[in-house]
Amino acid sequence: MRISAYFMPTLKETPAEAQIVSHRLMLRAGMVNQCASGLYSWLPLGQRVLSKIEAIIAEEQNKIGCHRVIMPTLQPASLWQESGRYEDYGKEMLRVKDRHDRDLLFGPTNEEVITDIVRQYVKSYRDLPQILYQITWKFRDEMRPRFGVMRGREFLMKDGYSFDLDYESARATYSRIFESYLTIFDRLGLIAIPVKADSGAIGGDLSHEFQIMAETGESTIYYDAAYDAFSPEQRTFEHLQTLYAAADEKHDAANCPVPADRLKSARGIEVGHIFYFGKKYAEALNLKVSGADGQAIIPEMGSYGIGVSRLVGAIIEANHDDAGIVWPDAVAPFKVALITAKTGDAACDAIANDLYEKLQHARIEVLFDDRMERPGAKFADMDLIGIPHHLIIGNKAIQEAAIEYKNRRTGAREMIALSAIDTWINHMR
Ligand code: P5A
Repeated sequence: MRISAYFMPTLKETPAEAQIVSHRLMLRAGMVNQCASGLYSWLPLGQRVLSKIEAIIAEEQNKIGCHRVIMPTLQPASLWQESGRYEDYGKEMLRVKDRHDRDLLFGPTNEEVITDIVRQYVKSYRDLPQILYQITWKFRDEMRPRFGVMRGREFLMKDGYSFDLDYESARATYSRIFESYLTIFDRLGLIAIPVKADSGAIGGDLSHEFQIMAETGESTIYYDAAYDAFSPEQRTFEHLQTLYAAADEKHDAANCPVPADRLKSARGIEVGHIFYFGKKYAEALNLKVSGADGQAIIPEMGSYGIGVSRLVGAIIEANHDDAGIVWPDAVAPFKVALITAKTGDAACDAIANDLYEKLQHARIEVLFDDRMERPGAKFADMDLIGIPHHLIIGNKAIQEAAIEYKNRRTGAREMIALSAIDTWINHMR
């Protein structure tokens, strides 16, 4: 992508309304635009990051046998009256009427709709277990939308729903998704701590929140220092279940099983929340399947959420410096920044154009700053938007046939001979 032809409205000033660093940086990098309180438009750079995260989530969920669907954003009130949640949900639910005066709502979550789908098709024990998920926009009329996309009113959620024949199988599904979530957060460059949680309005008795550490987190998490020493292979459900982690409202300092010298605390951002709730929705919506000997079985259910749009803010909270965002490669909107430090100089432009084509040919996502701007302004923009690998074409490109590489995260710089650039590109792939 050439910046001269791109839509990337970066801002020099720090927007006054943004209280936390991720919100400030997302506005300054031109990733999002506030449309109204808690409602954001995702501009091209932000949209790219969002779809990278979506793709990683989908890949990992598909790997463990989940199937992706898309359910409507508007739902009939009647399904929520069946489950009994229509009244319970309160003012967070946006209720609307259609032209026939029928009651609808903008879905804050989809337990009812998915249960309705499954009850229409799944009749036999042979058809279970099943895990269905979607990645769609939800609406919750939050009392205090804040921190940009972290607590929005309309937000992108991955929501999954599982149906099993008995408790053991439901628990196995829960643990499989728990572990898949750890893999997802790991691939996003985040360390997530699973914390036992109340299941609230969703209902049920086994629930975990996934919290990532950041100073701006909304709750304080207390956890066993042993978490920090875990390798990815050790982060299994059975293993982590045995370790202590609790959010402030549940943590009881006097009765904490972890000795004080092993107890750590940090602010956390909730990026995921999973629930096992047994037969609650299946019973309420009369979902039954027939068992091997003809008896009726009420399936055991769970639901599994990830705050996809919130993750964008959370990743920035965990990955930034004074100059701007520092994307992990896996979610960066572009992997390589190509910068001409002498735009307008024919020799310099020729090298840059050639390199741009090579990178594109190698299918490396490259953002080419071909604008007639001061080099300093160009470097500052690439630092701000957080592209991980910078290639700078300046005087040395012409005099010494070498270009400068800068690693955004470490700041390390080195010269790459033009003759070695193909090897470098291959390495980047
Ligand atoms: C689980 C999936 C549920 O709704 N039903 C389907 C269950 N869980 S939850 O905890 O209420 O939400 C799941 C995740 O969504 C994110 N989230 C938000 N993100 C941005 N703005 C909001 N207002 C918001 N509310 C919830 C969180 O990451 C949460 O863990």
